[in-house]
Amino acid sequence: SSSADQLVIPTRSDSNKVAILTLNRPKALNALSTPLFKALNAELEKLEEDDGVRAIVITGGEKVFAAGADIKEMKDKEFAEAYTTNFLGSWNRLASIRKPIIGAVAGYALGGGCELAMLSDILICTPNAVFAQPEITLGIIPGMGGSQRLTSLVGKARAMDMVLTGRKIDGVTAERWGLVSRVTREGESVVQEAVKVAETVAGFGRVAVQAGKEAVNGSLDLPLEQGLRLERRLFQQLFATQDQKEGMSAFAEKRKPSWTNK
Ligand code: CO8
Repeated sequence: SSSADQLVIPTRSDSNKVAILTLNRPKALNALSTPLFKALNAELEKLEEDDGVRAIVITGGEKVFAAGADIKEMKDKEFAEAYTTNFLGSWNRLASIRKPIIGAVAGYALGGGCELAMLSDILICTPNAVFAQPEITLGIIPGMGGSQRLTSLVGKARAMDMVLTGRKIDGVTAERWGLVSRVTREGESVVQEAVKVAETVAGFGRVAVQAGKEAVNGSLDLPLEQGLRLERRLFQQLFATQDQKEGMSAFAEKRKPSWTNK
């Protein structure tokens, strides 16, 4: 099938280590329909199993990230159907991917789009990107982590403001608030910048990268004492890896490390 029919277009960086997944429903501003999410999950499953892939970029391209869940699909939904089909349940698959995910946002990241962006491990946007949780304007609330992840990222005051008023914030504000970690300069490609960051991560030993991701994510789920224990265990376990020996020997010998990913 031609790329025009594909809801998610998978490509690779030049090094082949970074997989790029581009949401592709431009006429609907990448509204996140159930078929789109099934396609995204299917691609993620493949990448998670692909040994050559060390990092994943998720983007909508240089114009729009995603204008939210597909409102036309949801409009006539009833409780019984939503509940029995576990509507939105499968969206959480992204949260359990072990490989690092870099989100690249240009334009709108609204509602489910903002929530999808927040599922990235590292999030980059353009200065004029637009983040909002406008669900309140539709008579609903965020349903994919918006009330929970947004609050842990930006704090209760700002999250409550966004969730109860639908307020839009731009990319510069999003960085100031801690929703994203990097903003591109005017004219830079957000996808290329995200790929650069992904290549940096992909260039390190994969065991340590996975452990770093697991440890930081632990801080969101666990009380401090258990989080510190998780960190310490992972830290200690890394001394059983070849890459720890290699990384530290390379430093002592003033040379570049050559990771074995073991
Ligand atoms: N769902 C379905 N179609 C959409 C959506 C959407 N979220 N957003 C835009 N579209 C469609 C429009 O209907 C339009 O289609 P058509 O050409 O057939 O009329 C096309 O995309 C272009 O949109 P506009 O003409 O409206 O473009 P504008 O530039 O005038 O406006 C906006 C852009 C401001 C982004 C506007 O489209 C808008 O307000 N969109 C809706 C934003 C919104 O409310 N998003 C939140 C949705 S609710 C949600 O995400 C709940 C999350 C629950 C959990 C996650 C589940 C996935």
